[in-house]
Amino acid sequence: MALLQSQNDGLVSDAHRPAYHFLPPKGWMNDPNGLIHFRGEYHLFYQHNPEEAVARNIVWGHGVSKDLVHWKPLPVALRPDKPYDKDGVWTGCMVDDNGVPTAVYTGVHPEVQCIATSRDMMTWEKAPENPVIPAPPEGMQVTGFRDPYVWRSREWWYAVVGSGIRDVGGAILLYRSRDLRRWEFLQPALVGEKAKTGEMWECPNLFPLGRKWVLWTSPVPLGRVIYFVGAFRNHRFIPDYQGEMDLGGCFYAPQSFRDAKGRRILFGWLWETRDQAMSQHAGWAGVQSLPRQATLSRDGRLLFQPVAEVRALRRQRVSLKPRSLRPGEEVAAGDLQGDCWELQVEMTAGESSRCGVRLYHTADEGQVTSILFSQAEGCVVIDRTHSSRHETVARDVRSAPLTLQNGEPLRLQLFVDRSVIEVFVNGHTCLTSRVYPEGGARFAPRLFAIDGTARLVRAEGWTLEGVW
Ligand code: DQQ
Repeated sequence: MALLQSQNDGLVSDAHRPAYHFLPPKGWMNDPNGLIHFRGEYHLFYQHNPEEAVARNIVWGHGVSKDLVHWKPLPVALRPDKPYDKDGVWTGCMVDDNGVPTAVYTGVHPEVQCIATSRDMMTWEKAPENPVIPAPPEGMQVTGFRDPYVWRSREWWYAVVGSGIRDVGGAILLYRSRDLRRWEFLQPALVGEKAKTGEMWECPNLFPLGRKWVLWTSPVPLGRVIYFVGAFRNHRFIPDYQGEMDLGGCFYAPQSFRDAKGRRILFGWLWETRDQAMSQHAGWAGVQSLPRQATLSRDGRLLFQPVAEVRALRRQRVSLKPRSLRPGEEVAAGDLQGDCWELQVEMTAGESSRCGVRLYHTADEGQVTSILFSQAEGCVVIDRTHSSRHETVARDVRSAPLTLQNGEPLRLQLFVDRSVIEVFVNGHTCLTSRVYPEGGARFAPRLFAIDGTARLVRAEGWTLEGVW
């Protein structure tokens, strides 16, 4: 990673900067863009300001990897240098057009859809036909028109564009084309209700998964991601299940792709929850989630798990034998501690009202973050009201509904990467958060139960190796 180190020069040493999640050498990052598995390599493009940790002057940053875990930074791919994208090269996707990598993105002028092609994934040429979709459908009063997501089905390319119909709600506009250059508007594939699911649907993804279709979007102003599972028929999406992709409060604008192994893999932007001055001082802002694999459960909802490749980061292992957790007791997970680790815990709540894991700052136990299952309230919670002594970082409690059936244990898989805490719950619920304790971000986990005895079925953890 020599290239990375030299590009890192000038970054203030920052104990909150993640060490195994993807992030650029420096500067600002938001949405993942252009994800593709192409000729044996994974490419991740992203919304990026290489100059400073602020969301302006956005370009497409670029990284490449053979295993989704170790990344090499590559030069900026797209810059705002044409009349139709001079105010922004915003979010888009990447398709393989018969061997030609083709980016489909939003140019801001004010919002139009454009394409750029490459022979070598390094230099990019914007098409003379740009903008290929020069305006929203005629007569439609839209609240936005951006973030094209494209796939191929037999002789057609299809695109969904994120939008909204004024005073009605978020909308997904469906187009088709034979050549990625001339597009025909078909109809809205789905329209939401403004009061329930927001006024504008950013970053839609629409794809088949198993016997169903999945549609997800990041609605403005909700600031979180909703997904639908259903059918896609006659150019319409018919939902039969609606869910949440991550209720931790800082996961947004995910994008997915299908890799050569047939896996549906996604990354999502984890935004900062410290104030802008702290990020600017640090010289960076924004990190990508772990690569997550999405699959379909038997009852038609989405399951999420980190891709298997992440296991390659595991180093020292700890484990605990089954035991009871008495109320008020706290049990350390062996000597697992530090700033980069993974912990898997399986427990049954038993007589306890709440049980889970507390992450204590190793030098100052007054800074503690809790992840717990509340049997009484039927939810899983991440509580960062005491995570930091800094005045200018967010402190809140986030929760996701969780009902455990017939003795089904609580299964937590926790990833700590300095300021990132990514939590997978029972394979279907995610709570990702950011914490910025004073004095760095080193934690030791302890298991606990409140009001009654819970049972620890299994705990296994590993320190994880940083890649940056
Ligand atoms: N971010 C991009 C937009 C998208 C938004 C601009 C979502 O294309 O709608 O950076 O975070």
